[in-house]
Amino acid sequence: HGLTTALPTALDRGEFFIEYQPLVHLGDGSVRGAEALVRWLHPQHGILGPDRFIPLAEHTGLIVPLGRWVLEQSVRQARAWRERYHDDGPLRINVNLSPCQLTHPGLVQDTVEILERAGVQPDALCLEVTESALIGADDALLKPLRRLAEMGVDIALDDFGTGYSNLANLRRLPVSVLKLDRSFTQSMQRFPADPVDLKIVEGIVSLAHSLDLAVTVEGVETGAQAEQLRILGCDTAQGWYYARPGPPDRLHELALVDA
Ligand code: G
Ligand code: G
Ligand code: MN
Ligand code: NA
Repeated sequence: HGLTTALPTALDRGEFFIEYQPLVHLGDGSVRGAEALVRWLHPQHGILGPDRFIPLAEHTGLIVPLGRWVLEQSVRQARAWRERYHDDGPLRINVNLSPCQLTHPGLVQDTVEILERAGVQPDALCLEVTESALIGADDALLKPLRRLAEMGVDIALDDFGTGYSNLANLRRLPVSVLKLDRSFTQSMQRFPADPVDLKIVEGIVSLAHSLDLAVTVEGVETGAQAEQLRILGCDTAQGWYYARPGPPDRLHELALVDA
């Protein structure tokens, strides 16, 4: 309840900040972009993770201005990275969208304006939506995502494989990336990995690729997991093995190492 009263003004007080976690190409280990992860520097409680305040922000409606702020900061950061690495092509930015933002009528317009203000091309942006947010989604919910996808924004299905995935439903969704849930990665830690899990990941990757979707894996903590997932055909990885979420300058250092 202390958080409930402080949250509505935290944005104006400048108490939110963003950490970035690199997304790495499994084939060659190069940094391709980063996921933006919001944090709240609370004056009494210190740094709070999104699990502590995103549900509250969704409940109070603050998620709309907060989400817009995260998007604007992240896109401007992507622009700064791009200027620094123009020779290596743009670093892309992944931003999480809450279901409430999907139903907000300003989503497409806000996104277009934020990209234009920052001078960033739509294809440098990937919006992550959880699989559960799109289960049973009707056309009204999918329309803004379709518009964004037509503009060139990538849409990723986050935490994929945890919900009741109707795989046939995938075709209907304007999605270009599957982010495989961390639980699959954890299963690759054991060696040899559970043969059933290996088959499941193999099947998801094969289905994804046949539908022209890229596969990103989350929660990679060891080199053995990375190697296993690379062999299974996953495209991109994210996790502590590469880097924890951190300040934007850390991405500069990581990208410079392989440059
Ligand atoms: O590292 P971490 O604890 O930061 O992230 C926990 C969860 O919070 C993740 O599932 C992520 O999707 C979510 N999250 C992080 N940043 C944002 C954000 O800006 N908006 C929304 N809606 N969710 C976020
Ligand atoms: O959007 P999403 O839920 O996927 O956000 C990623 C979450 O996973 C964040 O909370 C982030 O801090 C966490 N995370 C990122 N990398 C790792 C990892 O390698 N291991 C574990 N256990 N968690 C991770
Ligand atoms: Mn995510
Ligand atoms: Na996830």
